[in-house]
Amino acid sequence: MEKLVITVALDGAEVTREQNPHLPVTPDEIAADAERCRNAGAAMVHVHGRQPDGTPTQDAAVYAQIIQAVRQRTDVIVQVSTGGAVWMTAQERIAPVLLKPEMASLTTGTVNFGNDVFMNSPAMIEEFARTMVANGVVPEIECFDLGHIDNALALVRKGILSLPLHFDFVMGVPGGIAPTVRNLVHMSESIPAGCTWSVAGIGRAQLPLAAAAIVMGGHVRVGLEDNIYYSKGVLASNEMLVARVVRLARELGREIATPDEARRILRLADRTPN
Ligand code: KMH
Ligand code: ZN
Repeated sequence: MEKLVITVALDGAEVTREQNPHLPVTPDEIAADAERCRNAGAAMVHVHGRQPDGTPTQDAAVYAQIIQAVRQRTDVIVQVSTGGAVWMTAQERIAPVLLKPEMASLTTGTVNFGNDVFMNSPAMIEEFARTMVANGVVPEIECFDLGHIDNALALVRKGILSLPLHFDFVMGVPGGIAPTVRNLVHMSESIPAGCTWSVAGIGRAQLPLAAAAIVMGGHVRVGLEDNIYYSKGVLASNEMLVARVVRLARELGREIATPDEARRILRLADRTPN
């Protein structure tokens, strides 16, 4: 089995400092947390922009500060969000990709998102994918439901994206696929051979799905974007969540990938034209 690539989704768009005081908000806080998580075993960070007051933003200037601050401190893969928040326009959401980060998230389908709708129309998905390719940015295909895999493969058939792809199965959002091991097996068996995958379990599904991915040969995403608790009633920090997955993987005999090893495992160089 390949070494385990751990991604940490540091801040998301929905979580607030009131809910969890460990949430990083400013570029410096995000970078400092990225460094702590790297030292704990994370190879990649998935980041969302935030205004100083914590409001989510896709402002490229904010993302530029985040990328620069992370780069100054550590060597993790930086993956920007193009999901943003449910109320943002497509034009806002795609803005950070123009900075040419190493990776960006690409959700390949619309999904109910609690009481909201996370809109990803066919035209938006296609435009986001084309913009990523044009800027040499490797997409992480975010699948909140099974059909999102098929939508990504349709982009391959159209010649917009090429295999192998890296998928992230986001499981347990109210409105998306349920976070069961049976569903994870089905998702992971529904992608083409040679593709890589990770799982992001939401809330209390984060830990059991991470454990399943470790033994199945997948990769793992943890972090406060998806889950603010370490255990019932105990708030987590990003570092605590990464450190726990590292301990779990070592107990199960799976080694942890460094950022450069993750770049090789995810074949980032092969997928980047420029
Ligand atoms: N905030 C969610 C509506 C992504 O980053 O690509 C979408 C999201 C996905 O977080
Ligand atoms: Zn996100």
